[in-house]
Amino acid sequence: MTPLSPEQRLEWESTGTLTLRGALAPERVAELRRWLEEVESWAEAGRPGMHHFEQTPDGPRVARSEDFEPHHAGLSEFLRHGFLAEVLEQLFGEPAVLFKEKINYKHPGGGGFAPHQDAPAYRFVDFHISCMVPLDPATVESGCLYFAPGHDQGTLPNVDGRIREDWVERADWRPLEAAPGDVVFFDSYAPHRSGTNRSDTSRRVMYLTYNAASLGDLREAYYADKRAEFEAAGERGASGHVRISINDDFLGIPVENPATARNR
Ligand SMILES: O=C(O)CCC(=O)C(=O)O
Repeated sequence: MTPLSPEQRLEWESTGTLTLRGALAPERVAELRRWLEEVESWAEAGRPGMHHFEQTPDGPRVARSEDFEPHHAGLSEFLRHGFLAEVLEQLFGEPAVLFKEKINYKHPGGGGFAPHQDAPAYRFVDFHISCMVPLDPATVESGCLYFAPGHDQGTLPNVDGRIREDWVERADWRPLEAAPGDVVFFDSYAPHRSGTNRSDTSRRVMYLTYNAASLGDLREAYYADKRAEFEAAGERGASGHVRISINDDFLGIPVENPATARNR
């Protein structure tokens, strides 16, 4: 891995995001896509991982899988070693440790995300870096991320994690389209949002989140806390949408019977 260039460092420091185009070889992307499909096939009762469902025009579909890393040796290696670890070490200025991992499938008609920062949802440590690894084209039509300046403003005014409307309206939102092979790093204060998938193909993306190793390995604590909160509060947020995050920011429509979706 060559060191990040001064231009890349400036991009990171000024925007809280860093886009590396064509960072993963096509063979790597094909392998990751196969592994993602294995994880998606676990979205039924009794299989590993934590899976969340939403109602789409084609019926109930899995919206997100997470907490799968301990059950998949190939993904575990990709998440913890090699290219991602090398870039993250440069961004943190020290080795990184995995905090959480998720796949957002955004199947056709799948919901977008209200404007938010990740920091309020990621308890236990104040600063994280996430890597977005698209395995399908993420376009404006398929529901790519939009970012706005503001990563240097700390936690923005929000309601249950959704950034307040007056801030959202004034912000300069720009789409960040990305192709399979690209990797986008962003810090947990970078304001972002995304739209519904209006295309007729899925927009599957992995989001891999890390903290600085010197702050500890908090992954198990994070998932124990999230599972306990979801068991107590259920899968519907106060907004009326499906709740898949500690933030109530997902805009997906709840399925009528999550147990049926899980046991399909
Ligand atoms: O996948 C998306 O469209 C947005 C994801 C996101 O912002 C999140 O999961 O917090």
